[in-house]
Amino acid sequence: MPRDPSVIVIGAGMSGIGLAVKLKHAGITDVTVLEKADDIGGTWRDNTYPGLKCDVPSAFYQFWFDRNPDWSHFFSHGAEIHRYFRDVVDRHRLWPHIHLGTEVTSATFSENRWRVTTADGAVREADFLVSATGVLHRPVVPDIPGRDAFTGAAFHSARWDHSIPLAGKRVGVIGTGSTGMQIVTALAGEVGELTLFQRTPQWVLPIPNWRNGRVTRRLRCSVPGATALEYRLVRAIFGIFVAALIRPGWQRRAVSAACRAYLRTVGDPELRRKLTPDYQPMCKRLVICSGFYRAVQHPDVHLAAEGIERIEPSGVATTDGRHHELDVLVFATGFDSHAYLRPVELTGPDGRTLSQEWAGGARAYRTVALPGFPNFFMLMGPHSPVGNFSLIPVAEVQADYVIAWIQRWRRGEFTAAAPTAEATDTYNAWLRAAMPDTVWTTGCDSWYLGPDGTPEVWPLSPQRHAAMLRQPHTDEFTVV
Ligand code: N01
Repeated sequence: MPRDPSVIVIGAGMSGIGLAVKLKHAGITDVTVLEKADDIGGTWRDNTYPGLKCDVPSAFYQFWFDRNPDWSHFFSHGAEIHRYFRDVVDRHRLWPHIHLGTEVTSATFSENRWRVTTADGAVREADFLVSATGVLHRPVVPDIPGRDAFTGAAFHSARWDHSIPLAGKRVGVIGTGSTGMQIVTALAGEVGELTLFQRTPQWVLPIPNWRNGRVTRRLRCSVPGATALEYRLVRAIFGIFVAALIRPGWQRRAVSAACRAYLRTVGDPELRRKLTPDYQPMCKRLVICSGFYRAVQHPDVHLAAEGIERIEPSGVATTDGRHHELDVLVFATGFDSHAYLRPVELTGPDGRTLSQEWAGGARAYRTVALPGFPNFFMLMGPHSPVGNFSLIPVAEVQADYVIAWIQRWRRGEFTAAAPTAEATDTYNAWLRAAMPDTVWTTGCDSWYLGPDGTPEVWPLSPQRHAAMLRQPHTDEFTVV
């Protein structure tokens, strides 16, 4: 008689939803998803800024087990993606499993069970705990001098204040990552004046975002295997980016040439100079945005590339002595990519905490587990493949791996299992050895880098990652 495992999942974003569906499909029904916010959707709930799109094509940015024939665009808009995840939750009847407004604060493993405490003081128990807290969910508002002195409206891009009308306003955007460029592209010509504060120029690749017409959508519905074929095709094409990221070669040269050609469309040589990065394309996460250079050349858009000196009550002062008068200031300044599930504190059976384990930087066993923390798994944990590739298949691979362990537990093969410290050290040494070929080590600062300056991402292909997690390596685990 198989045992009936209980599983607590932290987070109802993309990866938590995907895992919960897969657990149900595997016949594991005692599943509780704890979500701190009042809705599901993670990134796609939090980000609602103008121009928000996914920079991975929709055909590939969706669950393999629930492909949507109705995507409106090649790169769909944020609200549509959020709706897709809500539809997945509806279709797979997950709502009874999801507890919204329930923030996990800590979890302790003792007597072979996790005891999970939430902010309201409640304690729940489960045989397995899985973190699905996402990669970029803690907004960073940098400590620029005078940050709180600004008297206009100011907010982070992931906390967009839709009550503030922008028409006719002087809007400042700090940050030139994917977010800042999408916002500028959307707002150019729509507001009174727009100033983009750039600390570091970024490489931009223009890929047109076409609308999927009625014929495409009908074909997807009526031709058997059409969505699967499209998914595989886009995945194969995005393999070019993967190859460019992980090793030098024609793919890297091709992406570089395309970015440089796009930069040449900026007519004013002085503006082009200011927009030219001094590092290789893709070293920072490549921005995929087809309208940015047109937007930045709009007569009402100004690029302030001199560096911010301080924020003042009526605007921003730059190091060239200029004062930029503003009504609204947007911080498109990114996220703490090293937080993972923190500040949730985990305590293992020997009293060791997650803070102690990660005091020198976040690391994991094969992206999914931690020595000293039995029956605990992570989706999108440290060193997961995240560069210009869909995160959804990665989360699906990790979910399948977690379920493989839970199935073993069900069959009574173990009660508690955690990777050994030796296996984790060996794996991390192997990862480090694979880093030098990657583009992230070619000399730039980015959110991919850990505190010691080495990339905290997967240095090989996502296929290698999937192969690594195809089945549990039981000899690398301490099993009770
Ligand atoms: O954040 P970022 P993002 N003074 O960290 C600047 C994903 N994403 O929100 O480069 C002045 O990339 C900082 O400057 P610098 C995607 O994975 C996906 O844009 O550090 N500037 C940089 O320009 C992306 O990579 C989609 O010198 C300061 C910017 O702020 C990730 O999210 C859409 C500063 C931060 O860029 C993060 O993108 C959007 C300071 N003190 C985003 N501090 C999709 O399509 C920071 N900056 C799925």
